[in-house]
Amino acid sequence: MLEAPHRRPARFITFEGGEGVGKSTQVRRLLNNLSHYDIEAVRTREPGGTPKAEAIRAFILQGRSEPWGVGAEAVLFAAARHDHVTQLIAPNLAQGTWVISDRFADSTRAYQGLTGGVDDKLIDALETLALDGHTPDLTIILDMDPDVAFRRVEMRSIEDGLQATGDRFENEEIEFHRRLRQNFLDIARANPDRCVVITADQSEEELEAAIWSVITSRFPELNGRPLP
Ligand code: Z5A
Repeated sequence: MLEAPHRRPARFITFEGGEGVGKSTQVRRLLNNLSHYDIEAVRTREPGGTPKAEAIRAFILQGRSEPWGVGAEAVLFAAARHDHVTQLIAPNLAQGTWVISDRFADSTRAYQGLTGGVDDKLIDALETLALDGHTPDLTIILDMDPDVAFRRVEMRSIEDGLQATGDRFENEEIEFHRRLRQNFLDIARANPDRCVVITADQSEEELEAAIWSVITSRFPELNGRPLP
């Protein structure tokens, strides 16, 4: 009998952390570096990633679900995630394409659960439903002082010629963002096999190199490959 051709497993990597820590920038850089080694990968984000999930994203970030309460919002994030997993993440992984997501389920646990007060059991149940068994292989948590990260976001608004008005999460009190930072660190501590915390208060290039070092030591197919 002929053996099935050897296919390298596709990896599912998520980036998490507070606002302005550099997630989107590093997701883009990682995609670029993977392509250098002919690794096919898709870049996606949460909330969003599919047309239905993007519609839910717009609804939430415009503040339209806020009056419904944080519990209902956790359900909305999970509904968006379920569509994202079944329509984009699972099919890509099944055909051997890596998936790199800018935020994923840890954001619901950190924002709506640990910071917003939604019960752990509900967060667990929503996660089981939405992930459908697709737990990330690796989660990179970018960690830095939220005051510094906010200055980055403000700079971006100025550079884009926008007033620094922010979306509804960006407009939360700084104390909220300090708690959020601690909550991501607690999630990492509770999931040491999946999560790696990297200090984000360094240059884009230094951060890119630190992330590449984690990826190459974690996945044997990239072992010893230098940063392109
Ligand atoms: N949310 C939730 O509550 N529950 C959930 O389940 C999920 C999400 C999934 C989504 O917002 C919001 O939804 C989010 C949580 C909530 N809260 N907020 N706001 P989003 O996706 O629009 O925003 P974000 O995830 O917070 O991303 P961000 O603000 O765009 O930040 P970032 O992606 O981490 O950073 P960046 O865009 O790469 O960089 C920010 C700026 O800093 C930019 O000008 C860069 O050029 C600059 N930058 C980047 N890296 C560096 C370094 N190393 N040095 C200096 N400057 C840098």
